Amino acid sequence: QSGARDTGCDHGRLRAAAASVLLGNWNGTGTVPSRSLYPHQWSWDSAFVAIGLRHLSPRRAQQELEWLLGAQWADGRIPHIVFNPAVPAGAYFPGPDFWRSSAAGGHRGAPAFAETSGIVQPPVHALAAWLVHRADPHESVRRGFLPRLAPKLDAWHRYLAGHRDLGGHGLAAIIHPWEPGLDNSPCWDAPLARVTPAAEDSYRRVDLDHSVAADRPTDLDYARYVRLARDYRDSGYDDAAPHAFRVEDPGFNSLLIAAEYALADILRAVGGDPAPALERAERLTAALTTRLWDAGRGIFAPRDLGSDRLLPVAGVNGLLPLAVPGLPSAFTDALVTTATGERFGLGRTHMVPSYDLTGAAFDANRYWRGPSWFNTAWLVHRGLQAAGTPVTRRLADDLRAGVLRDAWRSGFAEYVNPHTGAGRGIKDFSWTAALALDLLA
Ligand code: 9WN
Repeated sequence: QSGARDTGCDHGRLRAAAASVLLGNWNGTGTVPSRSLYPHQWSWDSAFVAIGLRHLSPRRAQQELEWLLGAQWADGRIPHIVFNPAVPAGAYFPGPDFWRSSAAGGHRGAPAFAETSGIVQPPVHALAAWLVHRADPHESVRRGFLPRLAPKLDAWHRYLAGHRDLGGHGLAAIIHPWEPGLDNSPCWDAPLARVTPAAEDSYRRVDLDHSVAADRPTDLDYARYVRLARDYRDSGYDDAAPHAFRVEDPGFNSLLIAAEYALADILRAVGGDPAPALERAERLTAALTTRLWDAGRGIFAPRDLGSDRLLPVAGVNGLLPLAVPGLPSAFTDALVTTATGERFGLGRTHMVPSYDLTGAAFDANRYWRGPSWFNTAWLVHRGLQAAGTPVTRRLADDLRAGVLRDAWRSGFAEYVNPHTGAGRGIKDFSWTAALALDLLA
């Protein structure tokens, strides 16, 4: 019954159940987020999965990242989905026939041997690669894991620093609400409202075959997602083309900063020069704190590049700078106050709500509009631990216990209601199992 007192579950059983979810979702080359709803390989999912898998099989964790990075485009982007050709077309929308990545010789150097999407997701990969390496340095060195990954990770970060600096102030911009991974967060409502929706009879929402409509984005949001993706595809995935949606997100950029520090560790380990990655990390941190800090709310906020204004919202993405190494303590202290205050109720709610509990748009069950997710809780936990004060350590310990409890009780749900802890979305979700395993280690 180890651990039963603080988490209400047997840690041995939890570990075995989490391992079984990951084994069940492994398809031979990588891990699907879910057999039913997401039957391909997703970018940031695979990074979180590798962080958990390293405790079961460091080699498999390496392969997870290698397969994903194998589908990198020549311009450096890591696509948000790598499609499995063995899965029937139509099992997920938008599928390979929508993105058409390899068409006409491959847009911007998209690979010819794999079909992928053309947008990206948060760059957690270097952090995952470094943690995977450290789990078994001997196996990593034997397989040449870091020397093979380092140039790919470097190209990925350069793509984001170069092609994606759409505001010209040193931050990476997202051009689609799927890119920050927080699809229908109220954070995107205002910029998304300017997007003309695609005709609803021009596609079919396969996601609703596997989930409850009230837990998922609305049809109107979906029509706008489709429109944005279609326009980007039709531009040949040209980042310099006009974008109806352009936002600097604090979550995405914080994870990029954490990844730059991890890349510096990786470069040092392979005898390379860490200086460029460290310089980028410092420049990004300066831009994050000057451009995205909302002093009135005590949280980082997304900047809409359409209006060049901070959006008046408080989402969990605004707390993710907690995971930025070396963030000045004035910001960390203010973020801890906000996290434990009425907007997020840390310590009094289940994990960390994805959106402001007091916000007019808050919805306890609908996807990223309120429910608590396991990956953002893991990131907040990591930041609280790194902050290293008695208060943040206690908050981190409580959050860890909450993540393990909610993972167990919900059957490794995709997300949970922050008030009740009831599982929402699908069960046996890969990153939920992987990150529970990591917190158990
Ligand atoms: C679109 C796979 C992905 C996650 C995202 C999550 C959800 C996809 C969808 O599922 O997005 O990419 O179809 O809703 O929002 O964070 O990576 O698990």
